[in-house]
Amino acid sequence: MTTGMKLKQFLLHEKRAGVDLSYDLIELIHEVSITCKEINATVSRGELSGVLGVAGSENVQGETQKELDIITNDIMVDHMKFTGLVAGMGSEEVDDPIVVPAVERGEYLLMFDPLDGSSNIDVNISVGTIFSVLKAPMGCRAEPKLEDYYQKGTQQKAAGFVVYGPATVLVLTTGQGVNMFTLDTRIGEFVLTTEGCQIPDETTEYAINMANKRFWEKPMLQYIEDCLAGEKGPLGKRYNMRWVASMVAEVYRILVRGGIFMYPYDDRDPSKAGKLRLMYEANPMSFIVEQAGGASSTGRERILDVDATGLHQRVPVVLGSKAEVEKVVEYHLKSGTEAA
Ligand code: P6P
Repeated sequence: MTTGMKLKQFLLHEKRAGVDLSYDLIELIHEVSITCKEINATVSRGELSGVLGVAGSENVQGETQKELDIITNDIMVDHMKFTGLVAGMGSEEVDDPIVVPAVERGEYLLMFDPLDGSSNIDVNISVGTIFSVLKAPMGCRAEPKLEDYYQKGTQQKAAGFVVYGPATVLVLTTGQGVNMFTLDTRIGEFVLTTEGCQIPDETTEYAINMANKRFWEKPMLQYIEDCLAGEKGPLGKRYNMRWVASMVAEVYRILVRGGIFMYPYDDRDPSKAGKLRLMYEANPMSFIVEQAGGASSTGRERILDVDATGLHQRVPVVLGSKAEVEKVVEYHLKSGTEAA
């Protein structure tokens, strides 16, 4: 009986039970959970924190940064830099890789989005932290080169996210399925509450930002039209729609009750392959979704197989219930259109 175990206790139990987990990786995940508790303490104060609103700056994505984007990024960087576990880091909020002092370098690379969905923070809708762990090719022996970060999603050693919602929940995979740990604020610990999440194969719930409809490629347009056609349409069932504008909240819902989440390519800016970033959004979420029995595609290619060519590289994302993702892929392949 492992439900109720605390995060580190559970990971050590898994290692003793034969799961291939290094002590350093266990420690790294534990340290990330500590930063997320600090982030939770900050974001849960809302207006009391006095740091809601915009910071008056833009990140490398050209997106307006919230005060809390910067504050949460600094919490993660300042803590993880001195754990002796990471050789370097990549953050949505920082243009270049974050350098770790030689004496502090460890064996892993940590990619993260410190506050995903932060456009929701001022209106008190769930936001989250997403993280992905890769092995540093040179370990702690040398400062990682930029290309050391360019690893496919299949190379991830761990991936997770924390959703700061009515409950604060850490969702984690190390390649042995997906487990959920709820923050028990009475004791300040993430406690195992769901072991072995399984995404239902079928769904009637899709999540997409319909306001971008006129910018989509034909296969995505056709799929959504067919969803809207309901029982009398080619898909033969009535669909429901959700859009929270916070990926962590959408993925959490899909892990609990199934569904499909799509942020497809759109031609607003043809130079961008999509809105979501491969290294610290699409890859970690795809690792989690696949480990929970779901699927994750660009619409034409498995996301975890996408070649990484940039720290802030973007990809189209279609993830969730396996049978529904396969349908959307079929629309794309049948359309014969090349990836935009
Ligand atoms: P839009 C948040 O900024 C984010 O990266 C994801 O969490 C979310 O799914 C998406 O962008 C929302 O985008 O264009 O609907 O605001």
